[in-house]
Amino acid sequence: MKLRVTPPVFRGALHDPRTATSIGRWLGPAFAVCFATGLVSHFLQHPPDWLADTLPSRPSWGYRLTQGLHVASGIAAVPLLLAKLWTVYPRLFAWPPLRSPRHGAERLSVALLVAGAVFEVATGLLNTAQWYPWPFSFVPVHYAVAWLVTGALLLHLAVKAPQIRAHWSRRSPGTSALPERDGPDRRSLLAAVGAAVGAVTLTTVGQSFTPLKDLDLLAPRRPDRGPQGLPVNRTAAAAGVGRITGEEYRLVVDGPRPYTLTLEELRALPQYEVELPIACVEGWSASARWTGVRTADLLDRAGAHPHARVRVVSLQPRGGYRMSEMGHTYARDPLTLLALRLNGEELHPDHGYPARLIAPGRPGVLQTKWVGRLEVLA
Ligand SMILES: Nc1nc2c(c(=O)[nH]1)N[C@H]1C(S)=C(S)[C@@H](COP(=O)(O)O)O[C@H]1N2
Ligand SMILES: [Mo]
Repeated sequence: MKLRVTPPVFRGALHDPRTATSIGRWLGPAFAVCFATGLVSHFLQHPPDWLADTLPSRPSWGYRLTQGLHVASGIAAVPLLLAKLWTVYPRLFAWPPLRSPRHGAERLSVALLVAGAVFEVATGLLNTAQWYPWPFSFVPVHYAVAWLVTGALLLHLAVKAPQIRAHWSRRSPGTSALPERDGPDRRSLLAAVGAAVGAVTLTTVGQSFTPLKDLDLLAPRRPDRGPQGLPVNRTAAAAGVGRITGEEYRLVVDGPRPYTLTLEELRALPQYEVELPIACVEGWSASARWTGVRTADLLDRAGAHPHARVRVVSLQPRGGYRMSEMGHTYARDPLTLLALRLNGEELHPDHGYPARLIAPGRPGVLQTKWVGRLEVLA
């Protein structure tokens, strides 16, 4: 018996390069914003040695903006990517599957692009929900695959340049002035995709763009819900931090002239009030009023060099976020505090009682809570 394979036939007129180009015009920029803001986030969190002393601490809302854009463009990419894949999926059934080595290479690069893009959007989305149903570490893998997707995307744009050029403008060269038969259908499809992008954006962007917080129905967090009006990413219990009493607490500042302070002594130092956001890498951010001691004052008292880096160590016994480092641009910024109060009250245990770091322009994960030690690094 002879095996006969009959590939499906697609008659839908919208599975064409013109629709693919129209959606690509939006998907491409969404990915570009996602990649650029992702790089910012990566370099702020893991600065290479040559960058660590020059990263700017201002504008204080900088990371809030870039990470808000990162998550918003990633969420907007979901309907765009689905629409794009719907447009081109008939090509999966192209027959014969391999026409030439060149054709094979092109299909392979598209397969990588699709797999990588779906992977990035899916893992990013699950990360905003703090759900990690995979065995690998999210940050390095999400970062590495971002490079792969960007490379595959540039290659894809180069390979498809002729089609993109032909279909970029309203009037494609081949069809001259004749009205396009599928024009109305295509416009309906694109309007629906646009509406979907608008809907997912409007119902999530309030997690970082506070004026729209009342529309924030789909994002996992509301920026104004939590103890003292601020969300909590990891509670004291989840971090394994036991009850810290004010009497027992000590802050150790380790430098050329090391010293230790009690909470009473910390409160007796000059206090400053700043308005600064917590901007979590997972996409939510919220501004709050913090009161505490300037880290610059604490470091001066320890005889630290003005350009010294500082390690901030938590009383949290273990976990990746129990420690953070900062260069002098942050450590010496007058807005950077070892905060003792939040929105006029003593810090809630989940916000880092009795003392937490708050610095301008830094990812939330570096705003260390339950600080017990500042170490001046050589
Ligand atoms: N010691 C310690 N500090 C920490 C964390 C942590 O897990 N442990 N989480 C960080 C993260 S991811 C964020 S977004 C902020 C959240 O601060 P908040 O809970 O006060 O809003 O705290 C940061 N500081
Ligand atoms: Mo975070």
